[in-house]
Amino acid sequence: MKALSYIATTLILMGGLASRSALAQTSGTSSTAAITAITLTSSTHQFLADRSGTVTITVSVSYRGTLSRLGARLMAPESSGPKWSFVSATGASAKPLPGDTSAWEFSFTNTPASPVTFNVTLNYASGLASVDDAIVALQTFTAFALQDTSNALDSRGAPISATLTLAEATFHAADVNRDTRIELLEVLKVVQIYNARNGTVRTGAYDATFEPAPNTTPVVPVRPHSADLDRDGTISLLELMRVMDLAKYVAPSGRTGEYHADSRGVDGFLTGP
Ligand SMILES: [Ca+2]
Ligand SMILES: [Ca+2]
Repeated sequence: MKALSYIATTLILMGGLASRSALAQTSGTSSTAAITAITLTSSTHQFLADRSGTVTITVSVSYRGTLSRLGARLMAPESSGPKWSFVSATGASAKPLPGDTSAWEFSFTNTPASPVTFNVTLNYASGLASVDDAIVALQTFTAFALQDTSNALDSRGAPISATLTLAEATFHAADVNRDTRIELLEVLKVVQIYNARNGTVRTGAYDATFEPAPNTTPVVPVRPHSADLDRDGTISLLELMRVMDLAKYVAPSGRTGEYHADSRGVDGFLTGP
């Protein structure tokens, strides 16, 4: 498996312009200020391995007490391969420049009321994972909330963190152009495999590139075709019908053949977007 560019993005939220010692000298409201939770959600749970794309991560931080200022820092480790780069952010009064690939910093001059929620849009370059990987690649983001700029992650010493993992998008082998839709031509390609013959006998045999393999004894490729449910190196009538079912999805605008990865499907996919 090709080396993956794991991106560990660290988000550090700092509370208060006051130093820790200043906080320690005060009592009452400010001494009880603490970040209580951080959550990460994203616009998509998948990234594409063979092309670039954009993901928006929503960061939400809850705190109690009074925080005069919030700062945020995102770290992306150096990668010899494709990188994530900053596109834009909402809510922060100071933010990185578009295209920055590391040390992304944000600040809020007036701390909004808890929870503080802001969006960070990131772009990734093509090739985060090889499209030939047999194993689904992952990109994991980690966020740490920080109340104090120089000391404990939390006034009580326990780091408050969250992770967000994106998985490499998986496509049905029938979806040759990888647009998450199974078009008529793509169904016909599976029909073509189904019709492969060895002499007078229909075998439905295919090769490792998912081309029909006529006049051969079926061989099961290392990565069988998604339609080959019993993984015997051939496409049976039932298996062909499953592809046709996936291709039947109808949106309000008409038939689209949209599908998505879902482990509950017999082939790991279900119809619809
Ligand atoms: Ca397609
Ligand atoms: Ca089969």
